[in-house]
Amino acid sequence: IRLNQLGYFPKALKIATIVVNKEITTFSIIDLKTGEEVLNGKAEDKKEAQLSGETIQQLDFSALNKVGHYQIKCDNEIYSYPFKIGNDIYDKVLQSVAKSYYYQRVGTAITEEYGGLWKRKAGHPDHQVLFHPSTGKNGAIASAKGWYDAGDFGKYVTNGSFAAGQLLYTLEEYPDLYPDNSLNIPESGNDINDLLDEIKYEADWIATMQDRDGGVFHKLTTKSFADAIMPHEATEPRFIMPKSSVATFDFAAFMAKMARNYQKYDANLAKTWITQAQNAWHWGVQNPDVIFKNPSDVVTGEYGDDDSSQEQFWAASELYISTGKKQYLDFIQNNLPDLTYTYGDGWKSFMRYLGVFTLLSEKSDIPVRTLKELEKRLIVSADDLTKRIQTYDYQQGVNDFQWASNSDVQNIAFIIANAYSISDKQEYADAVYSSLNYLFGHNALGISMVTGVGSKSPMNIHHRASKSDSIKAPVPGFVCGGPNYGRQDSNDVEYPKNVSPMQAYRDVWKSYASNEVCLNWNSPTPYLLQFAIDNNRM
Ligand code: G3I
Ligand code: 9MR
Repeated sequence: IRLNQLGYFPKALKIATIVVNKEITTFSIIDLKTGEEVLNGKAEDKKEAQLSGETIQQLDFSALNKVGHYQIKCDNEIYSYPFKIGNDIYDKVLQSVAKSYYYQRVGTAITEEYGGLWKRKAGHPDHQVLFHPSTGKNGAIASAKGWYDAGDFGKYVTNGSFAAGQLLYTLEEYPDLYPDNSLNIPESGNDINDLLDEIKYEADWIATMQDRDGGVFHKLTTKSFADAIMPHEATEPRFIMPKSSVATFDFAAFMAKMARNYQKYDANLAKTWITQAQNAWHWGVQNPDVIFKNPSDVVTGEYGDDDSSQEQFWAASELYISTGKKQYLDFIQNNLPDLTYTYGDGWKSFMRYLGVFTLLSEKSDIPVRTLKELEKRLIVSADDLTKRIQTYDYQQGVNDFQWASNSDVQNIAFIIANAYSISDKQEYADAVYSSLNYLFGHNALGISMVTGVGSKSPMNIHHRASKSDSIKAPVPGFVCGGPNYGRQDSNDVEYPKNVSPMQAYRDVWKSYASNEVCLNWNSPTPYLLQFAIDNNRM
């Protein structure tokens, strides 16, 4: 029986799913404190679930709305994981998904005081990083700090800016989330929001990646991926790789957003950042088609993207809100983006939504006609996605499981949650909740997709520190990539024959295509959790 292993809010829709050979008719719910049956329900008719490749029946127990601990029982013998009904179901995970960024810090030791069990030595000081010959430059620059992108040790401007930008948007919408002292990080106690402090650790690195002419270097990595070793053991030389248009516009967007949010803590720094952002914009406009390709001696993540228009829209939006300059508004009005969601959006093109959400939320000095048009497009997209969620097997937004389908599931919910602030339809809210139910166990794998959270969750993520630190439990708070029907790792990983799309996942270290973790797979999560909490607490 699959269900949200973290539980349900008292008033929310509650659906569990049972995989059956023989159809069942009824189910009951046991109160674990008293041992009594508190609800008897009728199972829905069985259906062939295409994406999970199973015969399933759904169990609706929404009528149960009393706080407590329960278990579902079917046929007198099949039991679910124990689960909770309560208002605090997401409190712990809300902390741990944000804390995961601390564990990804480059160039600093993770101490026991802040990192507990997962303390480790500092790796990759990056004080002197050589230019790769393909940049046409000699020498080295200092490019310290930042977060490791994922299970690897690379630092990529595209994905780093995007993930940090999505977190920053979350703080703009929910400024009371993660106040000072909430995350137990080294900066706790400095009177600044803890997540903002964490994001600044990434911003300090990203700011170093700009060339004198305004263009931004695409990434900082070794030539190939390291083995499964700890950060401090990975000492192969790292290089600054060539510039790209997408990195430059992502940089412009993020630094402009960061400048605005950091202004009240350090006005001088904010001024430097906003100048950097504008210089980046200027370079990007002159050089919109500089595409990054790995040089022939480099095989680390490419984050290849030959279309910089989405990044440019995001940059224009943030620059306009931060500076009020007309040139950015002109660009916005002449380039309103299509908001139809395509699977695999994310680091490549989801940033256009961040631009739109920021404009819709800040509103200042944007012509009403433009705002209305953006709202209209957002609603069309959200309606379509909500319908999909209502249709697909486990009420998740995805039917095409690509690399990091968990990122798609969440970004779809992110769109719908934003549409809810324009039109507060209950079906939007329900679609967000059911996406979270999927993430925490209501799926064809029967696992919670977040490390350290739920009754059963990934133990062998493709994360070099988790693999090599000799601690059994993985570093907590990471969303894994999830089912990926592309199975690009099938040379290293055995998948069952005829595996279904939603089951194309293996909890083994080697499965970099389904079981890695990554900055941008955790960045939608805080927003979604807070949305669910806000709209459910009584
Ligand atoms: O766009 C096609 C789609 O048309 C097709 O139907 C589908 C079939 O599987 O593939 C789609 O493209 C995939 C693309 O992701 C978008 O989902 C590619 O096959 C797949 O190889 C590609 O994977 C990327 C992966 O790097 C390999 O390059 C991921 O998006 C990207 O998130 C991931 O990023 C890595 C960094 O390079 C290095 N650091 C870790 C990070 C996470 O794994
Ligand atoms: O380990 C790498 C992982 O961190 C990257 O995200 C992934 C993206 O391409 O690649 C992994 O490295 C694999 C490589 O691409 C292909 N050969 C096997 C490598 C993992 O053992």
